[in-house]
Amino acid sequence: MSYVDEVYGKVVAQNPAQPEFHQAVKEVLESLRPAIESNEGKYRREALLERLTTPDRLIQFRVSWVDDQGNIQVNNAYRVQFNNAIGPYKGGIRLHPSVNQSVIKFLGFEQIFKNSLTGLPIGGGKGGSDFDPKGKSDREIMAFCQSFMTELYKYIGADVDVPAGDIGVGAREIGYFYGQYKRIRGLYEGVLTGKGLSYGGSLARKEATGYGLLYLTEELMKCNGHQLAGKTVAVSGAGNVAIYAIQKAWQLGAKPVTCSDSTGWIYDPEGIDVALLREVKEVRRARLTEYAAARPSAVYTEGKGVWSIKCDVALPCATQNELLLEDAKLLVANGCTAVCEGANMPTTLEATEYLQNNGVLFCPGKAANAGGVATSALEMSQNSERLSWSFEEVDAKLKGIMVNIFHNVDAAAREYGAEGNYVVGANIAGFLKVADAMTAQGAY
Ligand code: NDP
Ligand code: 2IT
Repeated sequence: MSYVDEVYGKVVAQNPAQPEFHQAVKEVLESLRPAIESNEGKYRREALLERLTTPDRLIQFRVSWVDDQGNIQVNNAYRVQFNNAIGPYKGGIRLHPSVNQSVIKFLGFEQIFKNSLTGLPIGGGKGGSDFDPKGKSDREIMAFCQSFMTELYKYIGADVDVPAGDIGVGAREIGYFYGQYKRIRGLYEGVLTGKGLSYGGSLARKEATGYGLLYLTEELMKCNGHQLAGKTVAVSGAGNVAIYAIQKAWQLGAKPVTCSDSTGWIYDPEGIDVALLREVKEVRRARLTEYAAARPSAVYTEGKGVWSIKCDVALPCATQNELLLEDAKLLVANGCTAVCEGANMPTTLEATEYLQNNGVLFCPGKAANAGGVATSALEMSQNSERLSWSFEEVDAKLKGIMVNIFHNVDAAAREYGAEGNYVVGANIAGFLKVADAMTAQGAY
């Protein structure tokens, strides 16, 4: 049996009932075949794939916190420190009821390759909890965050593991995490990214994932003989990534016409009003029905449906497995040119294959959404030198990083005989640097 098949079998056997983790490993290992097969003996001797697919450690802990009625609530929380061959563990914290070991491990595994692709010295990690921030008061959010950090602080540090935001974690939560870390450790260090601008955050970090997604999409289209300007864009999600993807799409001359949240979706043929969307989501923390109520051109529909709208470019920016085979068929039938993932693993394996087989340019999240973590690494650099860079400086670096990622991914795909397959390109390009560092550092 080939080394790839053998290791995939072991991963499934050793991590039962973790479908998201299996899915992420399968996608990566399948694409690594050409890179592994040319060096199979060496990688086997080094147990490289076993080491790559087994986290350095997975910390699981209880978070108890007091709600506004005076009752104690209990949640499960996790931090996976997957691989630090090329730098300190780095990756966000997700607060959502769907969080479990499988979700955290798939995200941590993906993060290894994404962080490698940025070209910056950051390893792969991820954390989170099944805590649901929806409907909680500010005080309850603070109580949860303080309790979470009272355990997590033992395992993180500016040169050890640097968490950041993800679903359900934005500036407010990072502030509470940071305050509690500082209180316990007495250290003023860059232990988290996505911090507020008054205490060490980087300009353009908030915008970075969405902006980076559009910089990469523009380059991908240009290099394939298309242009982004003038195109209709369908976006899912209405959170941090989606909002700034929509904003940058407008700035680059495209027209974003959809967004969604977990209850419904908006089709706005006039184009999404970013100022209104920000007011509804960032300020009021409300549902998209409030967007529709304030915008005569917008149609709100309950449930899922963004991918049924005719578009040239589709940007899934909500969550994993939100773009299914039936959605891919609709996109193809409607003449979609490119799908770039703002979220992590939003497209199922079958949907990805269908898009690729039908000539749609497809860029996976580990390349397309790497602008967020790349700018987090720039925040770490600014914290280390105790300086802050201007918005323009960070944004220019971000754009350079995204363009560079696209070209590295494209080149790796060509080199391994899979021209235009950016899934293969991203996985191989991300893998080679990590594998080289692991080999150089010996058995561990
Ligand atoms: P936010 O919490 O800001 O927004 C998430 C959005 O997606 C919300 O509109 C939310 O709706 C919707 N959503 C979340 N879960 C579901 C679900 N199960 N079903 C339907 N809709 C859902 O998160 P982000 O924008 O930060 O993250 C979005 C995606 O991008 C995630 O996959 C994340 O891992 C990825 N990502 C984030 C980065 C970052 O810097 N923040 C960097 C790289 C990737 P509702 O509010 O109703 O739940
Ligand atoms: O998935 C991701 O890359 C993130 N949530 C951002 C991680 C980070 O450390 O900025």
